[in-house]
Amino acid sequence: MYNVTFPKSFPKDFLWGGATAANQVEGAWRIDGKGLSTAEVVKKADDRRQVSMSDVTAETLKVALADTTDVAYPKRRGIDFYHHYQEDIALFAEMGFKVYRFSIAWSRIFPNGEDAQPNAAGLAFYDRVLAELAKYNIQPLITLSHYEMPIALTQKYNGWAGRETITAFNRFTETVFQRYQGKVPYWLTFNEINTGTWGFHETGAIDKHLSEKEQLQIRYQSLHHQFVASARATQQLHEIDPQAKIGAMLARMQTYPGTPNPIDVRAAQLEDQKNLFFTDVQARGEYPEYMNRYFAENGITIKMADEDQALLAAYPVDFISFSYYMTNVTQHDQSADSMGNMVVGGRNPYLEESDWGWQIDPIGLRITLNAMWDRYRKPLFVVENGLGALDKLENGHVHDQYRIDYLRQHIEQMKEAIADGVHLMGYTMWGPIDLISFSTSEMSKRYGFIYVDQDDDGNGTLKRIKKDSFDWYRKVIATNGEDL
Ligand code: BGP
Repeated sequence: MYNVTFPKSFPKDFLWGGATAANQVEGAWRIDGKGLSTAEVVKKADDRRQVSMSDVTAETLKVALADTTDVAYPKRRGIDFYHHYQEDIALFAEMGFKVYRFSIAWSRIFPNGEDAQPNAAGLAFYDRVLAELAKYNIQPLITLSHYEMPIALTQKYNGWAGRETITAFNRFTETVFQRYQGKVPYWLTFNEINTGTWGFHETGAIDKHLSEKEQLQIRYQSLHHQFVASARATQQLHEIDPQAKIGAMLARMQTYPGTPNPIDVRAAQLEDQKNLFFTDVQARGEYPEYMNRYFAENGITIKMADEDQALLAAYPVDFISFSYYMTNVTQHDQSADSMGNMVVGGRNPYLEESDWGWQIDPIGLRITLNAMWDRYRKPLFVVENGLGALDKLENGHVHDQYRIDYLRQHIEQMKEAIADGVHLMGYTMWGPIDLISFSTSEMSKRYGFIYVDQDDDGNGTLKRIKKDSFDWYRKVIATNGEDL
């Protein structure tokens, strides 16, 4: 008899934890030989909802380089994790973290991107972080490139647009794989590779004279260089540390059709393909046909070296990770038919949204976990998910029931997906401790279980305070997701 059960519970070795990025927490940008990174020259937004991350031009870059304050450029001060890491990791351990996802700042190891020797003080800092995690049996999950690179590389090669950057990056990856060999079971190559390539932090200052098509050409060429660098990093890691696993990281945005009209369903499918294209290459080791067609129809030519395709095919990633914050709705755009595939986004009337207009969709997480497992048959890892909110500190407390509700609903859907048969390795919620927002470069968009006393202008004691959600998450981990 065919007898199967569908357990609705998390596997025993499920990796619960939290995720941060160097440029949003560390600070200490001028200490111990660190070079300036691209993330650190992005100015704070004037308006809370404004996105500051991609608006760097040659002129504003000059001003940023001359400015030595960390008030206008808040990622330079982060939350001073550089000096608080012991206290912060102790708090993560108190919640029972099994894993902590963080990134290594390339500019701490190679301050100018391609220095003759790595910076010893930079390597030593991550030695200390790893030793602290080991003390509590917290496994590290390290992102090699989280939205930043040494500024010198954008000035020399226009960041990833230059093929030279591959060599520089793989020198950095080889250095850290060797140094931390045997201590790091999980690595990720490029954070949100689909959005990363689209900003200054990876492809240099915006040249406003370029047409949209010329800009696209640069973006996709830069992306190709990242694909190659990612495959090489995978090869290096498997040779240096065969036990360790390496994954891709995508900002996953499931797209729903605006109506059941097949023309809209097709528009949504195309939009979804354009999102999954990135993991398609990294997991399957080749450019998918639908994208080759898109390039051909839009006059984009990817320059490849002879060995590139064989390298991509030989070194696909071991697992697939993604961030999950929202879903999209797409409809065929009747008015702009000239490009054939033009689509427009829209709001989903069935969903609520965060203070920043991000549409909250827990069921969408189950949908996408199923879709991605079907597509790749590789282990999945949710490495970011969370709620940015304007928390209020009242008499020493933050009552963030809204955050608990948000996280509970998403965790419930992961549980459903596991019962659907999805192989899910773990969950690192975004920003377990309040940090500087990537998109707005401000402090007031808070995600944490731990409040950090610092305002948008950098005033505050930096004191760490547990929010209500802190105890809730501790209970979730202690019961392996049974008590939500
Ligand atoms: C992801 C980034 C993170 C993080 C998160 C929240 O896109 O990988 O670095 O910042 O989004 O975004 P934000 O900080 O803009 O609220």
